[in-house]
Amino acid sequence: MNQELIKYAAKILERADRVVCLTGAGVSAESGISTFRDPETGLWTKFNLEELASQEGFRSDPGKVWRWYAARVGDMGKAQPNPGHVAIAEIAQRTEDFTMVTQNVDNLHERGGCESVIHLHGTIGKFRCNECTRDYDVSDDELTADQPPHCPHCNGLVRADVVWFGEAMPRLQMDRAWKASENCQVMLVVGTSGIVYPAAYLPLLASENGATIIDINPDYGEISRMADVHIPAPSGEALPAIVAAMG
Ligand code: BV8
Ligand code: ZN
Repeated sequence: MNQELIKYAAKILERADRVVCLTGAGVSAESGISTFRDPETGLWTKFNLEELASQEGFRSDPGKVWRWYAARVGDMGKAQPNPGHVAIAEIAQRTEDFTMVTQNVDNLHERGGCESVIHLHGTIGKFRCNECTRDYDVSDDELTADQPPHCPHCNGLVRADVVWFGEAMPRLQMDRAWKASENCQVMLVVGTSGIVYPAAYLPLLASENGATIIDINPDYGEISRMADVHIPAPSGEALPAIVAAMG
């Protein structure tokens, strides 16, 4: 791993009072949770995006979508925060004004020590009615069933409380992430391909407002292209090294 880049990133973060951290599936890869687009392991290489994470997909085959999310709830339950999640929480502790924004639907940032986390795409452990949107507590039997349960209020189908493609982003979370991105001095972007909008717009917004962009990703992707610093390393290694290099 390039120690010069690690030291440079540590210096940038040490000097900053206002930092936003934006993460994607890559930050949870070393916890054993599949990313979406990695060539071999990505979820989307095995499944069709539209079929599983959209209203159309759910309406056409609710059981298939239900079972896919149920399997992912299981994976997330077994996963543990990795050193990257813990290092981000450490950086948050040392920063005057730190905002944690994730595209991930797992709870590993919270379990890794981050107090408040903005989930732009929802959280997979929660469920709601697809019609009247009321929350629904899913039992273990229902989670392992072939088909989703029905809402007791309107008989609508129950689904994971995540944001599907073509669905609007959660207003409050998006506003908070947008404002923090406009005002930060540094945006630490970790483990995202930068393909899904509007989340992928946040680094551009931060950069347009004068922020320094640090991208931690083994691959050179959309964010690396516009970042000031790209550290081509797994986040579970790079982030603890950055914390160690910070005074
Ligand atoms: C909306 C929740 C409007 C569900 C997800 C054409 C052009 C531009 C935009 C669009 C377009 N057509 C459609 C759109 C809009 C669409 C979109 O952006 N589509 C993309 C595919 C082009 N966006 C939407 O639909 C959004 N809504 O626009 O609404 C609207 C407005 C008003 C009213 C109604 C509607 C909603 C988007 C949310 C979709 N939901 N997930 C679920 O999880 O099941 S998105 C999904 O992708 C995940 O949530 C994930 O978070 C997100 C982004 O993926 P990444 O996190 O980046 O993961 P990925 O696998 O891609 O990359 C992992 C990276 O990690 C890689 O770079 C890899 O190299 C790296 N990595 C691997 N290992 C490591 C690592 N990095 C560090 N360390 C490691 N060890
Ligand atoms: Zn309902």
